[in-house]
Amino acid sequence: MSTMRSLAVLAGVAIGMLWAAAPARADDVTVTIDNFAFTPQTLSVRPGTKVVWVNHDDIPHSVASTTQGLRSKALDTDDSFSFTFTTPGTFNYFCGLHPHMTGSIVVAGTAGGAAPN
Ligand SMILES: [Cu+2]
Repeated sequence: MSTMRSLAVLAGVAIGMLWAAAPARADDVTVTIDNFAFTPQTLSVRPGTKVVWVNHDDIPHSVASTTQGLRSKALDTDDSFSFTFTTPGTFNYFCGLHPHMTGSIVVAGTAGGAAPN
C-alpha cells in the first residue's frame, strides 16, 4: 500500500513540475476584430504583454501601424496576429484594409506590477 501511495505522490509532483514548466501565457491579452471594429478599441497593458488580435469577422482584416513590427498580413476569419509590447507609450493602429478601423494599445506601468487604469 505504501508503494502505491509513494507512486501517487511522485505522479503528483511530476504533474506539478510539468505545470510549472509550461510557459505562462496568462498575461496574454486578446483584441477581437468583429463587425469592422477592434474590441476593446483602447487597451491598457503592462510592458512585456503579448497582445493577440483575432479576427472573428467573416471578411479579412489586418493590423497596421507606423510602429515597427506591428503589422500583420491580412487575417482571414479566425486568423490571429500577436505582438509583444515592451516599451511604454501609446501605440495607435488601424486596419490596413479598412483604415477607418482604429485602435490603440496603451503600455504603462512596470512589468509584473499592477495593471494601470
Ligand atoms: Cu478591416
